Order: sequence, then structure tokens, then C-alpha cells
Amino acid sequence: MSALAGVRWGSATAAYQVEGAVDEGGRTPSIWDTFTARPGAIPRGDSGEIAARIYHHPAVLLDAVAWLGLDTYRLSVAWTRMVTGPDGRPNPEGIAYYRRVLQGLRDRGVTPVVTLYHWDLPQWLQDAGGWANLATADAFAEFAALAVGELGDLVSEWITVNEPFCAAFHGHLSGLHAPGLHDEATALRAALVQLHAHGEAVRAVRRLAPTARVGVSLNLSDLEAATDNPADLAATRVADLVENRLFLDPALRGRLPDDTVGYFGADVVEAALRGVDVTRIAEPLDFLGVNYYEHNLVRASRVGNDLVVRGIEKLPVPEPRSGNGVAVNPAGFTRVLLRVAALEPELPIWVTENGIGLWDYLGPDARCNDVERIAYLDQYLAALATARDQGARVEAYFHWSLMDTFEWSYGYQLRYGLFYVDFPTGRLLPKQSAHHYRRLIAGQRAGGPPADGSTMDISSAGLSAGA
Ligand code: IFM
Repeated sequence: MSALAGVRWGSATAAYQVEGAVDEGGRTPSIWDTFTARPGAIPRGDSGEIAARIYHHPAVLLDAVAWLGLDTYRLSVAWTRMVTGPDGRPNPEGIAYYRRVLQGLRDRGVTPVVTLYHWDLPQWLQDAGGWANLATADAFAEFAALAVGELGDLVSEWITVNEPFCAAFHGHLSGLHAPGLHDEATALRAALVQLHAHGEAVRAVRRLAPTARVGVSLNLSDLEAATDNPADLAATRVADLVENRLFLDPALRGRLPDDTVGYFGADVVEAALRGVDVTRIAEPLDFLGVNYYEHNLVRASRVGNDLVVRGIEKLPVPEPRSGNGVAVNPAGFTRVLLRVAALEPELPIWVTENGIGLWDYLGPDARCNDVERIAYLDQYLAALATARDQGARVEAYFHWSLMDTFEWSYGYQLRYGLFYVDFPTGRLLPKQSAHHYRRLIAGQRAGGPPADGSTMDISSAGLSAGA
């Protein structure tokens, strides 16, 4: 796969999904603490309260990263750990924790990439209106400045916001995510205020760290019309508006898509734009983070079956599918990368997330033989190579995720990790896919297949976090 030469190999997690220790070290509650406490919000009442215990055992994460041989690692910092509360003062304990993790990565020769917002909004900000309140964007810019001031000697690559589509539309319309609301106008407002916050944060980072690299992570979906019927084509365009262009156009072009008013209505758009200057969202970026999971076949439907986009139906796709029914469609990955490349040929693309959710388990031999994830990795990296061959400037690939995590509305059952987490004990075990990714990285680095085909057992790398 010479088309993969020079790619930086990474993996990722996010604070609330792995840290646990939600009421320790001066951390204040986030909207996810509140939401997960709501009866019925998450299956089995799962929450990030304990998660993979990384706050208490950061060495487990660091050892896993080193064992894989990653070039780079993407983590998020929890706003609720970094500041003490509404006064925005730095929280020394939270900052010390992240400094330990970041230093640990550096000591292992791994470049950290830090996401500033991965969905865990402080509850005190939600109480004041959350992402519907423009003041949240100001607070975010201050937080970004604080993060650069406190961590900037260890971090030179920043992501402002992760998947604003999900935080806006699943948080405020489908209600699947925190804060669990059901209102389209608020969802649009939350999308635009997050984008505004992104622009402010880019400026804050640049002011304090002019040589740092900054980007945003957008989850982009590949949408295909079920037929050439004009109604299905129009439905697909509507889905593309809400899921893709509503974020791409402001971030890259500083404008809203032409069909925004047609879909949401003039009054709703006007209210959502209050105080937001869309032209200032399109700050020049050093890379665009692309999170790719979704390929969907779309048709028009008066009733509809999508939790977010009105008037469309997403058809069940034939197998193969992930554990939660997401189509395995590597060609869609190539299309999305080439689409971004066509929009901004010179802008580097970092695949800041890509992976598959499965109902993984340990077999009788105490191994997790996740053959589907291995096949997925091979197919998606081949798709990435195709996109590079055709001119997409993909510079980095972060497999989601390093380890099994608290997977939001699915709780702990759906697993994305390269490492299996035994949640009752916090013990980590490399799945077969971890061995595969490790060999692949070593092979790429050596410019050919790995010399030893090593399947080293992680236990000899000291990787079992006690409870
Ligand atoms: O686990 C999430 C992550 O937090 C954001 N992107 C999608 C992943 C898988 O659902």
C-alpha cells in the first residue's frame, strides 16, 4: 500500500468516554452526568461514572498507545476538569492530570492532538442556555485560551469541536444525546453557536500559539439516493444539507448553504443566527478533521424514519453492517475524502475518526477475535489509499477507538476499541485487530511488511490495570 506512505498513524478516545472519576479532582458535572442520570436515557443506566478508569490509571492508556507504535494520539480535555466552575479559573488538579498524560505521550515519542470540545459541556453552562446561548461560545473561546496557556508547551495540534452535527441534532432534536432536547429550532441554533465558537476558538489558539496547528472534526456522511427519481434526489440533498453542508459551508466558505432557509424556515434561521457572523466562522484551518462512519441510501418519504432529517427515509442496507446496523461501505469513505479534496484541494485532511462498533466479547480462549474489525480496517485503509491516489491530501488516520469506551446512547455494550476493556476490573486486552493495526503500522514504517509478524501478548507489556 505505497499510497499510504507518510500517513501519521493514530487512534483516539474522548474524556467522558474513558476517564471515569466524574466527581474527583475538582471536576464539576457535565451535561452527560445529568443526562445519564435520567431514568431510561441510556440502556441499563450506563454512564461514564467509572468508564475505563483512565483518570486513575493513565499509564494503561499510555502503554497501549506505545505498544501499538502510534505516531499520534487524539484525546479530549474535559472542560469540567480544566476549570473550577463559572468563574473560569484553572483547576490545578485537572490540569495536572492532563499534563501527566500529555507528558507521558511525549515521553513515548507520540504526538498528542487535543480536542477542546467532545460533548461534555459543563452543566453550569447548560443551566444558562447551553449551546443555544451565544455566551457559551465566548466561554468556549476563554476555555480554549486557558487550555493553550496551561498545556500549550506540550500540545501543538488542536481540534476545536468534535462532530457539531451530533452535539446539535442528537443533543437538541432526536434527544439521543445530552442535553436530551427535542426541538429543531434549538438544534439549528446549537449548530450555529458551536460553529461560531469554533471560529472564536481558532482565533484564540492562533493568538496564543501562532505556530500551532488547528482544525475542526466534522462527521461527514456519504448519502446516496435510492433511485434517480427527482423526489429521492431532492430528499438526499436535504439530508446532505443537514448532515454535511450545514457544517462544511460555514467552516470552509463562511456562508450558509442556499437551501438552509428553504428547509428550516426564514424565522427559525433568523433566530438561530442572532449574534452569529457566519463569515467569521471560516477561519483558515491547518487541516480538516473528517470523522467517517455513515453511508446511507435515502429516499423521499412523507412519514420519514430519520430521527433528525424530516421527509426522508433511510433504507436498510444489505450486509455487511456494524453491530448497530451502520453500513460497511469503504467506497463511501473514498467519496467523502474526495469530496473534501475537491472543495479544498490544498487543505490537509486528517481522518480524526473511523471505526466500527461491534458486540465484541472474549472467547473461551480469553481472546477477542474481532475478524470484522480487521476486515474493516483493511478495506477502509485501502479506500483511503484510493482517495490519496486520486489526490486527497490525507495526512493522518486515527482509528476510533483505542479502547472500548462509554459509547453514549449505547452505553457499554457496543464496542469500538482496538483494546478490549473488561469494565468490571478495568483490565485491557488487545483484540486481534490491535495486533493487526500494530503490524500494519510497523510495516508502513519499515516501508514493507513487518519483519517479525509479532503477536506479542500485551500482558508482557505490563498492561493490566487493576481495579
Ligand atoms: O464514540 C463516538 C465518538 O465519541 C464520536 N464519534 C463517533 C464515535 C462512535 O459512535
